[in-house]
Amino acid sequence: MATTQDEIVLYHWHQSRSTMARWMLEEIGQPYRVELVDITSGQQQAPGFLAINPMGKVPTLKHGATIVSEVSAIACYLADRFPEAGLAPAIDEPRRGPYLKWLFFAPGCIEPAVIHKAMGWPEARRGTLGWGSYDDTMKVLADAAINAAPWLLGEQFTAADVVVGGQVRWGLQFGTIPKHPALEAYAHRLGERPAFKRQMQLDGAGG
Ligand SMILES: N[C@@H](CCC(=O)N[C@@H](CS)C(=O)NCC(=O)O)C(=O)O
Repeated sequence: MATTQDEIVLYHWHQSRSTMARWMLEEIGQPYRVELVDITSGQQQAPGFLAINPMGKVPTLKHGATIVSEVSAIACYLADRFPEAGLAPAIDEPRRGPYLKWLFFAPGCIEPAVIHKAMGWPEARRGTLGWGSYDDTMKVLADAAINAAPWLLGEQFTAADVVVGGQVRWGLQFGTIPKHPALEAYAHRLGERPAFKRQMQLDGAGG
């Protein structure tokens, strides 16, 4: 697992949330190297990997001396670190607010709402759930897709589309997000992006 200075390394498994990190890297357009971590055979628990990410999870990104894990954090890091790719509103732009909201909404609301529902766990009082309720979260998501023109923040495709869009595509595919014409149209637009197609091709070939 030796890395050279400033090299970008993605610790990755091709059938996992890590595909969103790879999609983001393809959008950024910088050279990167993939280190496969076979999470089906327990490689995520190897001491060498746990030293990088004690959660034993992919994706994990190493860029020079920087290590960052969690899909949304990786997307945010890459968009800020490589601003020339134009995947984030500037820090002083008003759209930075909704941009950050969506980056956190994906892991903070969409993902737990979907998993809670898919596991059939009992409903809890909405005030105790960070995502309120599955139905509210799905409504906010569908409204966002209705208003996407064509992306969450308007004309500019951003890292927020990678993390929210990744959840939407996955949820529609596995039936954990209800079908809605606007969500399906948004998912289709995402699927037409060249970077997304490259990620699909690379990961379809096994990494
Ligand atoms: N909250 C993490 C979740 C990452 C995650 O759960 N990755 C799964 C694959 S989809 C994993 O590495 N599983 C291996 C394990 O938990 O042993 C993120 O957003 O990156």
